[in-house]
Amino acid sequence: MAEPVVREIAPGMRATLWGYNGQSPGPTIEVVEGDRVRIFVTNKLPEHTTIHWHGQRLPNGMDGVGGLTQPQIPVGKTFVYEFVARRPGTFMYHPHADEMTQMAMGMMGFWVTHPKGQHPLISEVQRDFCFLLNAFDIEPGSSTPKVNTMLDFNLWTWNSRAFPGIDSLNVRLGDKVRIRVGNLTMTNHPIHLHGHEFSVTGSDGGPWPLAARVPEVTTDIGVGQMRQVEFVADEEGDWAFHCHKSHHTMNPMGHAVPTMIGVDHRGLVQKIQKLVPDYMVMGERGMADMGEMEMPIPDNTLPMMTGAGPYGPLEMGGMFTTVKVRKTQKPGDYRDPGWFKQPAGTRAYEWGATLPEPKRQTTPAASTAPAEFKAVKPHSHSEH
Ligand SMILES: [Cu+2]
Repeated sequence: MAEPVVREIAPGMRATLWGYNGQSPGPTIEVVEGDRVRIFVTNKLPEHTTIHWHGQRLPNGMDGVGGLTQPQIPVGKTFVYEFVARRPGTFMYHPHADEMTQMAMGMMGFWVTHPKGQHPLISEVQRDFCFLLNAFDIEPGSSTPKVNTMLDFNLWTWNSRAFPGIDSLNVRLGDKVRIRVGNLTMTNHPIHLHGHEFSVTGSDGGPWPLAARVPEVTTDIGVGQMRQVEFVADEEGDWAFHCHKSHHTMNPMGHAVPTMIGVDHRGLVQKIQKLVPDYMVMGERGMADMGEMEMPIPDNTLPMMTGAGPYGPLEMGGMFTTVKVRKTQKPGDYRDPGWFKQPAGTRAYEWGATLPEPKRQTTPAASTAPAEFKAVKPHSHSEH
């Protein structure tokens, strides 16, 4: 059912989106290689739609490109897609009708075709996660995405959720873990895992040959691509897992805010506050104060840097979560184990004594001679 839906992006913010069966992204479709699949798509949107089955081998007329391979599905009508899931792997689905609007509104979903029996290039895993990268531009105080935005989105989300609204990925020490990530945003996302190396074991083109798998800690997922990564979770702890674009681990913020690092403007603030009592200045010591500040924000938006860890504010939002690896995680029980209790003597610690000065690189002194400028009155071309 293609229809309008409401999605909580994170506690404190709800978005008015379009999706499938009451959710954005739509339900993850899981089938087995060789299954014949029949999907009924009813259009409850205010405009026509289709569904494209990204990456699948199928008859041309089932590919879901409105106007090219089929007529659009009119408002209120139901169309049927039917094909055999020929190739095992990880795929996506999304409209191929007024795509800019419909994808900006959150219409997308995941599809996993499991191999029929053992497959030489698909390993068995204990934990198998999947999520879609998506992005929205929702003005603070409103709830409907601006569908014309091309790059300057303010909500960078996994499955239409932003940190701290994204669950941790809970695994047991020694588990083999697979994470499938599809990118349906309009920019690339270098997805980065702490504390482990993984290998990229496949894309929407299928499982990768063993010779193509190399150890990585970050994999860049391009627009319209899917990457699946695998690793053995053999280091206990709470390991950050996030997009490495630092603006993508932030919630809404003003890009027009000037950089004030190093500027002492305390006297000025008091003067302005006499006129505008709410006036605040951010960033004279960096932006970290934002993580602690309880700044008044409009209804229905998220603080820019949010989320709290065992040692204070995490200063993260957007495309961020943790992989929690625990020896004590019982088989079959993957509830959130809480924060990791680090063994004594294994955490970065404060040094109390004085240290010798470090050797510093020195910048050569600038020349003291003032630069010379000579202004020349421009001549008119007629004097040539
Ligand atoms: Cu990103």
